[in-house]
Amino acid sequence: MPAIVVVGAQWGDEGKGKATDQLGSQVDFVVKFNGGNNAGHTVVVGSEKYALHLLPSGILSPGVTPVIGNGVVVDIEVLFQELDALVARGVDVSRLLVSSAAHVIAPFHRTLDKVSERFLGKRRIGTTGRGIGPAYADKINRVGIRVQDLFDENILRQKIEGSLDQKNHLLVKVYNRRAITVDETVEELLAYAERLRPMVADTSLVLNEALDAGKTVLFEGGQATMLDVDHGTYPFVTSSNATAGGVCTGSGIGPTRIDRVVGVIKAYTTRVGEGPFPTELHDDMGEFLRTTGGEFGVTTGRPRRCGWYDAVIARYSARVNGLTDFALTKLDVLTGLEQIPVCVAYDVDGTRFDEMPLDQSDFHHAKPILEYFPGWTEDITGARTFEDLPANAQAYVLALEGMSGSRMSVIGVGPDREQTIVRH
Ligand code: 2SA
Ligand code: GDP
Ligand code: MG
Repeated sequence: MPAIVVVGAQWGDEGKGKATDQLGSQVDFVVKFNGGNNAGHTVVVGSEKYALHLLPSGILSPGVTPVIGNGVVVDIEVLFQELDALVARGVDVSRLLVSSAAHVIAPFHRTLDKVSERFLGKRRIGTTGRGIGPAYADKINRVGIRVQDLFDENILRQKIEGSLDQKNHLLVKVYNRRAITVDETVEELLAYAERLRPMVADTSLVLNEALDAGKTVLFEGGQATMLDVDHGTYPFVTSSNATAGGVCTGSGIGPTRIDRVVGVIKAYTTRVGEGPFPTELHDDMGEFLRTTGGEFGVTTGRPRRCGWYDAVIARYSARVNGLTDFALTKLDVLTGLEQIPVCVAYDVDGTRFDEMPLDQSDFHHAKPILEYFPGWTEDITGARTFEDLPANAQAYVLALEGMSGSRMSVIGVGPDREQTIVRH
C-alpha cells in the first residue's frame, strides 16, 4: 500500500492522531497536507501522552520522515515550540521536512482571527484563534507569505507590505486596534528563518520520488470532512480542504497515486465551534459522552458538543472522500448504555432525507430519525479481535457498517496504540 490517506469523517477529533500513529510503524513518510496548528491530535504510547498540533503524528515513530506539505499554513513560532517540547521528551525530530511553498501564519493573522471573531459576535465561527482563516485568505487573495520568502529579506519585506496594506486600515478603522508595522513583522519572522532553512525542501519532489521507489507514504488529514471549506457546513468550517481531494493539492502528488483512503469515525459524534449538528444532545446523555469520552479540545480546551452517530454524515463522507474503509473509534465510550440511538436519516419539516440536504438551511432544520440498538455492559478495552467483543457490540459495529457506505476495518477500544482491533 504505497499511498494511504487518513481523513476525519465527521467534525474532527475522531482519533486521526492515534490512527496515524498506529500505522506509523508500517510507513516511511507521514505528510500533513492541510490546516495548521488549529489541529490537536492526541497520541498515547504506554504511559506517555503527546498532543500534536502542527507536526504530523508520524513524528513519534522512529524511522518515519514527517513532512509539512505546501497546503499547510505554518506558524513558525509554534513549529519550534512544538519541536523543542518533543526534543525535551527524547523524540528524534531531525528528519522533518517543510515545503518551501507552504504559507506562513504571521503574528497579524492571529490578531485578525481573534478580533474578527469578537466583531462577528453571534455570527462567529468559533475558530481556534490561531490565524488559520486570515492566512488562507491571504493565500487565495495572492498576498500570502510563503516559507521560501523568509530567506530573502527584500522579498519578505515587499510581501509583508502587500499583505498589511489593507489590513491596517481594517485594524485601525474597524477594529479600533493599533496599526502593525512592517518592521516588527519582518523582525518576528526573520528570527526563525535560519533555524528553518535546513528543513525546507521541494516536498512534492521528495514524495513523488519516494512513491516511485516503492516507499509507503501516509497522508494525515487535519480537521475533517464536515469542516472542509467546500464540502462542510459552510460557513461553519475551517479554511482548508480537509477531504481526500486536499491531499493532491496540498502535497503535490497526483490522484492516481492514492491506494487507500481511511475515514476515521467515532462511534458517536462531536463538534467544537459553532454550526449545525443534527444529533447534538443537550441533556445528561451529552454530558455522559463528553465526560466518558474526554471530549475537550486538544488545542483550546473547549468542551466539545456531543451527539449520536450520524449515518447520513458517514455516507456523505464515504462518498466525497472515496473511502476504501472506515476506522471506527471510541466504541469503548458507549459501554454501559442500555440502548444506543443512531441517526439513520433526517426529517426536515416533514420530508425524509436519506442523503445530506442540498440546501444548507435544510441541514440547519434537520431532526434525526433514530434507530435504537441494544447496548453492552462488558469492559471491551482489552478486546483485540472482533470476536472478543460482546455480541451486542459486534452487532452495533455491523449495523453501522451496513448503513455507512464502507467497510469498518479498524475498531478503537481505548486511547492506547495497542487498544485497536484490526479486521482482516
Ligand atoms: P479554524 O481555527 O479557523 O480552523 O476554526 C474553524 C472551525 O474549525 C473547527 N476546528 C476544529 N474542530 C475540531 N478539532 C479541531 N482541533 C482541536 C482539537 C480544536 C480545539 O483537536 O480539539 O482544541 O478546540 C479543530 N480545529 C479547527 C473550529 O472549531 C471551527 O468550528
Ligand atoms: P484527532 O484530532 O482526530 O487526532 O483526535 P483528538 O486527539 O483531538 O481526539 C481524540 C481523543 O480520543 C484523544 O484523546 C485520543 O487519545 C482518544 N482516542 C482515540 N481513539 C480512541 C478509542 O478508541 N477509545 C478511546 N476511549 N479514546 C480514543
Ligand atoms: Mg483533534
